[in-house]
Amino acid sequence: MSHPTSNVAPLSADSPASQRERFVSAFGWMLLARTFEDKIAALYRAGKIVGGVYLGRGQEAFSAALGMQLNQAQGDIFSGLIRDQAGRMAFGELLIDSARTYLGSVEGPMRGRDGNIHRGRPRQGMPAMISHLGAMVSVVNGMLIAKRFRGERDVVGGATIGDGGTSTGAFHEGLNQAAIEKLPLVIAVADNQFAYSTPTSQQYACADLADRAIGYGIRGYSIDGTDLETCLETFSEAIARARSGEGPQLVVGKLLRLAGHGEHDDARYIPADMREKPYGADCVPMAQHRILEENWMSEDEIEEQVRITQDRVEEAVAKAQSEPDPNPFRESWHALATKHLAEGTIAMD
Ligand SMILES: Cc1ncc(C[n+]2csc(CCOP(=O)(O)OP(=O)(O)O)c2C)c(N)n1
Repeated sequence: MSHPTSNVAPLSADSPASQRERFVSAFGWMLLARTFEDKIAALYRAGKIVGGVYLGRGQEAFSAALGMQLNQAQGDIFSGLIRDQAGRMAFGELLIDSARTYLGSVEGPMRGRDGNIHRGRPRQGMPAMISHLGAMVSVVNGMLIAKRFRGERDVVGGATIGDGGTSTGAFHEGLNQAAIEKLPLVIAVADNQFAYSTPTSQQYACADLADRAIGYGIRGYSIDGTDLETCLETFSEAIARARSGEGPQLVVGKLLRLAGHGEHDDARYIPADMREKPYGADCVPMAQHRILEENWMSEDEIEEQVRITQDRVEEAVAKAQSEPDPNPFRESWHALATKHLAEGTIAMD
């Protein structure tokens, strides 16, 4: 049985045993993300989380496959957006950091100042997300260029974005810059068929977003983002190519957002039959089915893993709930200087 703990080194599947290990490990991250987000959604409905809750339901395979194959210890970067709970944790974000941020604990990485997903630990390769779509591409470019100036070799930056985000000027400018500079950047586009309620037919006119790679002079991949094995193989190749100096890699994963834009949105504009269409399936039960089919785990072992995962989530949420909120009379509420954020030396006054 696999139980995700921390991301130590990227797993490549060069033997059947390592293929199993990589797949089962990715499934563990997907399950943890799904379980945690189900809990967060329930707390939101109960009025215990303020602000928004945005889920990565349906995107876990695509997100985890990138996050877990980057190597935090080697200096890699993972820049996740709102649907990357799986990738963030697979890369190295602690479950308790997520729980503390959603629940406004002063112990969290954002000290209770941010309610959901703008959390980060830049020194650990996890820049805090900027909401403006496309903005994170040039942030990761900047981090990679800084590493280049410092002589840090063999690092890769992973950045995620949605189909809607690819329509922004910032995305174009960032990707163009990365291509010219031949930066080791892997851009993962989760083409989940909707941006809020805008379908992809009103988002782009090319046949496939991966076609845009040609225009930037970079390599593009178009894959089934619901199929975990395909995601693992593709990101393994893309990361290896970026690491070996081939420049940016654009990976487009076709999938369906299996939730509203946020939990305030019931997604009634998504036709029910889209789940039956290509890329509309739920990647979590699909991965579980494959594990059982291959005999990589038994039903009992999976049940046990589900139970352990639920316990882990309950424990993290209970801990975050028991911690204090920020104190407006004793703490500074001014914006944090980037320097302090980056160094982790935040003055409390
Ligand atoms: C530059 C910019 N324009 C508009 C928005 C408002 N906005 C937030 S999320 C979103 C939709 C994003 O869609 P997509 O990129 O496909 O990602 P998804 O939510 O489907 O994962 C929009 C328009 C924004 N954050 N930034």
